[in-house]
Amino acid sequence: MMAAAEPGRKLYRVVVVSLGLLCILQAALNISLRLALYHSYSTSYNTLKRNLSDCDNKTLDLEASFKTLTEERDELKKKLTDCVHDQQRWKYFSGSFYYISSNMKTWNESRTDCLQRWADLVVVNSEEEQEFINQYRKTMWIGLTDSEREGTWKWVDGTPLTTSFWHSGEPNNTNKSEDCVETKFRDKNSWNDAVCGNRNSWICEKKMFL
Ligand code: MMA
Ligand code: CA
Repeated sequence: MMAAAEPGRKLYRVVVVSLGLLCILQAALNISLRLALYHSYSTSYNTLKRNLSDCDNKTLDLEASFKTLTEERDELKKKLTDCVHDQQRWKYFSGSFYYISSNMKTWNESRTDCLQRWADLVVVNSEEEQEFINQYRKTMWIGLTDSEREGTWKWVDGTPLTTSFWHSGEPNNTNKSEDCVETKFRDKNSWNDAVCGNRNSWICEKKMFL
């Protein structure tokens, strides 16, 4: 009886142990799969988080460059408007363009301004040209000076003074020393010698045909 029951018990034990092992294997597999899945989830979560913060930074950068570009555009717009208005100050008369300043500078600064405009302070060669500049009824520096040699008046183009339009009593070289010429008096003979360091408006001339 006992001997006959022995192989059945043994089989039973083998089955139970196998089932137990299978169970442990199943649990181990379950845990390792969960761990692997969690690992892959957390990696992709971190990647997404990093991408998102990169994206945020890029957005901030873009916003900053957009602001800079907008400012630069507005600056250029203003420069262009100023430039256009400045260009409109040029008046044409008998083969030359004339620029009448809106601000005031010393004689030397005025000349520098004209030179920067590819022009020079006006050289008055005729009665007509004198009348043209006089019509503006504005005190302005012209391109005449005797600062090289007192009493020897010279135009900025190097030519000596021949036809002159001095106001009566001028040039008088008062106020210590007056070496630069302004068109000042409301008279055909409008010129006055004045202190070169005074601030005046000025008139540039750009000859079209040399
Ligand atoms: C100012 C000055 C002179 C000019 C006289 C004319 C007082 O000095 O402009 O250059 O000759 O006026 O009165
Ligand atoms: Ca004078």
